[in-house]
Amino acid sequence: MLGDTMAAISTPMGEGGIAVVRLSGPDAILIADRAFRSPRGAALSAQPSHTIHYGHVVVDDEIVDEVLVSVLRAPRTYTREDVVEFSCHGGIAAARAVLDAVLGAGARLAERGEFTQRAFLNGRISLDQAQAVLDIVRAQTALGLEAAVDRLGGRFSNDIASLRTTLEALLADLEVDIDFPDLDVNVDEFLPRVQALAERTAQLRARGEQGRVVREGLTVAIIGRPNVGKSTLLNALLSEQRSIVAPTPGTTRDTVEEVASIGGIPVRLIDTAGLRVPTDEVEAEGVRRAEAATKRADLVLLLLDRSVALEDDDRELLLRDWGVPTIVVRNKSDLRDDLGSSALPGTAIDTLDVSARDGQGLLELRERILGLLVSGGVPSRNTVLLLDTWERDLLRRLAEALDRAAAAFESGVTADIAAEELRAALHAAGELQGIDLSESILEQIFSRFCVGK
Ligand SMILES: Nc1nc2c(ncn2[C@@H]2O[C@H](COP(=O)(O)OP(=O)(O)OP(=O)(O)O)[C@@H](O)[C@H]2O)c(=O)[nH]1
Ligand SMILES: [Mg+2]
Repeated sequence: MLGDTMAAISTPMGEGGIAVVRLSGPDAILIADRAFRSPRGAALSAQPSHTIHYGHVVVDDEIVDEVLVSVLRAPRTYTREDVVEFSCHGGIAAARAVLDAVLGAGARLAERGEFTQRAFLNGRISLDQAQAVLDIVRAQTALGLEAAVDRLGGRFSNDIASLRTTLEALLADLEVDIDFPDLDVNVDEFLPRVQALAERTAQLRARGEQGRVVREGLTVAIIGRPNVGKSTLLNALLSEQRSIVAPTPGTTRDTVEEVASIGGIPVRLIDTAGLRVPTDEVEAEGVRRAEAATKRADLVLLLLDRSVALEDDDRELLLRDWGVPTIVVRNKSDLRDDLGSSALPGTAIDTLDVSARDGQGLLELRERILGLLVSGGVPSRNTVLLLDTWERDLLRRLAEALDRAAAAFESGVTADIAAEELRAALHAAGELQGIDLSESILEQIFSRFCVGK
């Protein structure tokens, strides 16, 4: 609710050099004064804006912590309200104690994302930018961060605004045509104009799809018989010795997971226990977990050791349907090829030779993974658009309305019908811009934030 003063710990929970307790609202400075004492007795309310002060947080004359306090007066603040930030000692206990002190002095505990929500409600940032803030906080790869920063710059808002202007002009012309049929507006122009808009929308949707993978990431399971080099491959893709590698078959007993950045996409790689008839209960559980890993993967890498002849057990794995796209990776390409180049059985959509140990073919493997799972090629800063589910949904509605308008023009039905569809498209575009957004969408957006942001 606007008008009251809220507070939260804005730094992550845990040990750190400092922690920040932030207050925002009309009484932020007044409340901070009640919990703060400076060595010379100066009140924060007497201080100019954008200044920092040393002192202590006190409760009932007891010192709670030693702090530096920033006094930031509206409107040049994150929320456009008065903001006070206490930098206290890091650690859960100190930050909690300072938070309790300001809550005791009259502040209310902030909800998730409420600081950013106020920045939006007070008109400092657009909804689009508010979401970009969240994406920046959550970015897992450099590309994810770049895309979020671009969004913060308002790139998507600008795209939508310009699309909406074009759409409005088109609708205006069409309405003139409907109201004044004698004016002889060039009707043939309408169809290509709608098609151009549909094309722009399709591009935004494709970029949104790439953004979805950049944000949500992908899961890849590495499976195969013991000793084929699964753990070596995991380590090579991560550039890190994450999983134990040894010449003895059956080294990996449990699944090992780590997120790698492949072409800017966070890819969760799962190394698994070698698949064979288990020799003990622990290995049996490992094999179960390996098979379960394939169930939650978007892609399976089925590894073979190229330096040994194909055996029945390999054949069985090759013939199994893993339920997701499968790439057969013939590992140990630095050794003699005893697997033979004859076609392998099974339904794998791709086969490729690599040496997990030497790195041969790994670049190619990364490209194939992306090619299979990400439509529209390798994502880049220019092609990625971070959108929320409701935004992708609105874009879809916009695209569908434009398609129906185009179909109306093509079939030559009355212009009224096309105008109706264009109005629906315009409405969707307006919602995308944050005009006429419903409460529930707002809540949905800000509940994704953490408390204190
Ligand atoms: N020459 C060669 N050796 C490799 C290659 N990849 C793995 N190895 C060796 O193969 C052996 C087994 O490697 P791991 O990565 O432990 O194999 P794994 O598939 O994880 O084995 P399990 O965990 O037992 O199922 C080790 O001695 C590795 O050094 C490769 O590309 N070339
Ligand atoms: Mg292993």
